[in-house]
Amino acid sequence: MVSGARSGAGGLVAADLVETHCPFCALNCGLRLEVTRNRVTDMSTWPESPLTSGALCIKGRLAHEQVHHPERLTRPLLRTGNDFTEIDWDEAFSRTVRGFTKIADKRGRDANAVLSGGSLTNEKVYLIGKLARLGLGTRHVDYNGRFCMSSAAAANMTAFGRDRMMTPLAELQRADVAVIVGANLSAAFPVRIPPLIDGIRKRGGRVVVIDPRASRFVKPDDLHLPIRPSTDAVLFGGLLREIAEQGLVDTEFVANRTSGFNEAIAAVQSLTLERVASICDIAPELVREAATVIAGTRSAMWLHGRGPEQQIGGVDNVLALINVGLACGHVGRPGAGINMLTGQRNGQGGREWGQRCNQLPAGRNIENAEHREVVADRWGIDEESLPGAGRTYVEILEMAGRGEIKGLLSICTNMSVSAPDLHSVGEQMAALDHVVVVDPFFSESARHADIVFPGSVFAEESGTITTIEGRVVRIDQAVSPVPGLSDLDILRELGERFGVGDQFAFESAEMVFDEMRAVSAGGPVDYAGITWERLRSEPGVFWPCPSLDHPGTPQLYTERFAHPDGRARFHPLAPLDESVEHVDELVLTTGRVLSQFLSGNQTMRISGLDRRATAPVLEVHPTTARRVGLEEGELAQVSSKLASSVLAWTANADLRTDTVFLPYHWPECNRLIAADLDPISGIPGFKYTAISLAPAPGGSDPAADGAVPVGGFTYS
Ligand SMILES: Nc1nc2c(c(=O)[nH]1)N[C@H]1C(S)=C(S)[C@@H](COP(=O)(O)OP(=O)(O)OC[C@H]3O[C@@H](n4cnc5c(=O)[nH]c(N)nc54)[C@H](O)[C@@H]3O)O[C@H]1N2
Ligand SMILES: Nc1nc2c(c(=O)[nH]1)N[C@H]1C(S)=C(S)[C@@H](COP(=O)(O)OP(=O)(O)OC[C@H]3O[C@@H](n4cnc5c(=O)[nH]c(N)nc54)[C@H](O)[C@@H]3O)O[C@H]1N2
Ligand code: SF4
Ligand SMILES: [Mo]
Repeated sequence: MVSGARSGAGGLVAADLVETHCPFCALNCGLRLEVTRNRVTDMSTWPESPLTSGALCIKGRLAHEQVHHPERLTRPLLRTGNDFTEIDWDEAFSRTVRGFTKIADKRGRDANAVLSGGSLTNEKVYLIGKLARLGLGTRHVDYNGRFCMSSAAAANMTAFGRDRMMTPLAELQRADVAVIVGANLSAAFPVRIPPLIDGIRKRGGRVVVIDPRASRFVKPDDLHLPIRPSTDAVLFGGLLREIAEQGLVDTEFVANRTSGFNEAIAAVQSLTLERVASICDIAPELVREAATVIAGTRSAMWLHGRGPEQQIGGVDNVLALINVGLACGHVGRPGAGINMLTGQRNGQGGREWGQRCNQLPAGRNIENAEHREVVADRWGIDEESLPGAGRTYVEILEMAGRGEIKGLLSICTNMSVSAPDLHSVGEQMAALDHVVVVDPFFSESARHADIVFPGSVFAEESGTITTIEGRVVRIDQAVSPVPGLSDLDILRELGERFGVGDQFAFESAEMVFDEMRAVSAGGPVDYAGITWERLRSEPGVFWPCPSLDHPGTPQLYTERFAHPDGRARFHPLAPLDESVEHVDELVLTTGRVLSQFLSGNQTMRISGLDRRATAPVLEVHPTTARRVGLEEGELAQVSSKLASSVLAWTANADLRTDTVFLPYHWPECNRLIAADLDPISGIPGFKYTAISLAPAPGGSDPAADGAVPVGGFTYS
C-alpha cells in the first residue's frame, strides 16, 4: 500500500509549512498550512503562489478545519440493518469486492457502475477510470462534472476541438470589455476575477452581464441584460444578426480562422431585435447596445458559468455564445477569449483523465478505434478487453431504478443532494444491492451504502490538479491520512483485489503521474513534458506540453484551433420551435452562496462557514412577493410538478419578477427539479423549473417538510 508517510519532492517534507491549494473552487488559491506533529494547526495565504491574488475567500480561510474535524470518518463502516458498525479494512475490502463480483457473475459486468467527482486529484481520477474499466470491467463510469461542465465541454470540443479555457485570466488586464454570462462571480469566483473586472471599469471599459439576477459584483454602469431564463441561444442568435447588421463582423478573422459562418448567419435571420426582445424579455435598445459594445472591440473576454449551461439546451446555448465571440474575432488577441469558468477544485483535470462514460485517459474517446489502441497498448492489454461507452450520471441512476444496475461504487460525489429529482434518487439508490461510498464525511448518499470507506481530504495526499485555466499544479501531502489509508491507497488495494494489481503497482502519486504522462503523449490532452520536478520548480505548467523542453501553453489558439483543419466551427442555430415562445409564469433558478460548497457535506460542518447560511433561503422579487401574498417573516411554499418545499424567503429586487432563486446546497432544492437532460451533454436543467409560489399553508409543520425557522440568515 502507499505509505502513510509524508512524501515530498525528495522524500519527507521537512518544513512545518506546507504549500498547497484550496480544495474548494477551481481558482485553487494558494494556501500555506502550518503543520505541527502531523497535525494541521493553522493556515495562511501563500503569497508567492501564482494562483493567489492576495486574498482568500472565507472557504479557503477555513478549509483546513476539515482535516482533524471530529466528524471525520476514521474506520470503514458496514451497514447492519439501519445502523452502521465499524469494521476493519481487510473485511471492508473483501466485502466490497465480493459484492461487486457476485453481481457481475450473476448479471454481467455492466450491472456494476462507478460514480465519482471533480474534486479528486488527477491521479485518483485516472485510477478510477482504470479500476472501472479493468477491475470491475464495467462500461458505466461517470462523474459529477456531468452536472457541471458537460455542456461547456461539449460545445468547446465542437467549436474549437479542445476542452480547456482558452485564455489565462490575467488577460482580463488587457480587455476593453468583459461579457459575463450566467456566472455569479460574487459567490462562486469571489477572488481574483472580480478585481480584474473592476480594473476594466477603471480603465473606462465596459462590463456586459447576461443574467436574470444581478448579483453583487454587478455595478450600476454595467450593461446588464436581465434575460428571461433559458433563452440564451435566442439572445446570442439575435446578437449575431445585429452585429452583422451593424457591419461589425471581423470578416478577416472569420475568413481565415473559421468555417460555417454563412450557415450560422442564415439560421438567425428571423431573429429580429423585436423578436429577440419579446422572447428574451429584454428591451430591444439594450440588445442593440450590447451588440455595439461587444463587437466594438477585438479585446473582449467572455466568461460563461452554469447559467446558460445547466439547461436542457445547454450545449446549444454555449455554441450560440461562441458564434458571437467568433464573429467578433475575440480569440488569440490581447485581452480576448471565449472562456468557460470551470467550477470544482479539479473540474478541469476531472474531465481529462478517463472518469467520463465515453472517455479514456488524456481526453481520448473510448469509441475511437485509434484512441483505444493507443491506451490498450500503453496499458499492455488487449484492446478488445476495454469496455465501450457507458451511460451518463443520471442515466446510471435511472438504470439502477429499473434494476439494470445493481452495484455502485461512489467516490467523491453526493447524489442525494446534488442530483435532480431527489425523490427518485432515493428510490434508485434503495433499489441497488451493493453500494460502496468513499467519503471523508458521512454524506446523505452514504445513508444508502452497504459499506462506507473513510475518504481523504486535501491535506492528506500528494498529487496534481489542473486549474480553471488549464495549469497543472502540484499538491503536497501535509499530514498522514487521518483514517490510516488514503483514497489512493483504497483505489490501489481495490485494483489488487480485483485481480489487476499489476495495473495498480504504484508506490506514490508521482508514479501514477508518470504513467499518465506516458499515456497522454501525443493525445488530445498532452502532459508528456510535465514532470513532478517541473511542478516543483515552476509555478505550474499549462497543457498541452508535449516535451520536456516545451514551455507549456497558457494561451490557446493564437494561430490554429485544435480541429484537424485548424479552423473554429460556427454552428447554425436549430430552427426555433413553439416551445421557445412558451412563457411559464414563474421560474425557479438555482445556484450558490459564498460560504457553502456544493452539497455542503464539507462546508456545513465548519461552523464559521455554516453559520453564514444555515438553511436555504428563497429569493423573490418584492413585486412578486406582494402579488402572491408572501408576508415578511412567514414561510413560502414552492411547488414544481415533482414536489413542494417550504422555505424561508427574502426579497431581492435585483431579480426578474418572473424568476425566483434558490441556493442548491440543501435537498429542499433538488427535490423540486426534474431529471430532464440536454440530449448531447446529459446535463440536467438545473437552471429552469416552472413553479408556483404561495404562502406556506398555515397548518403546515415546516420541520416535517425539511424547512427551517425564518430569521438570522446572513448572506455574504
Ligand atoms: N461559494 C461557492 N463557490 C463555488 C461553488 C459552490 O458550491 N459554492 N461551486 C463551484 C462550482 S462546482 C461551480 S460549477 C461554479 C459555478 O459558478 P456559477 O455558474 O457562477 O454559479 P451559479 O450560482 O450556479 O450561478 C449561475 C448564474 O447563472 C444565472 N442564471 C440562471 N439562469 C440563467 C439563464 O437562463 N441564463 C443566464 N445567462 N444566466 C442564468 C444565475 O442567476 C446565476 O447568477 O462555482 C464554483 N464555486
Ligand atoms: N439545483 C442545482 N443542482 C446542482 C447544481 C446547481 O447549480 N443547481 N450544480 C451542480 C454542480 S455544478 C456540481 S459540480 C454538482 C456537485 O455535486 P456533488 O457530486 O454532490 O458534489 P459535492 O458536494 O462536492 O460532493 C462531493 C462529496 O465528495 C466528498 N469529497 C470531497 N473531496 C473528496 C476527496 O478528495 N475524496 C473523497 N473520497 N471524497 C471527497 C465530499 O465530502 C462530498 O460528500 O452539483 C450539481 N447540482
Ligand atoms: S473557495 Fe475558491 S476563491 Fe475561495 S479560497 Fe478557495 S479557491 Fe479561492
Ligand atoms: Mo460545478
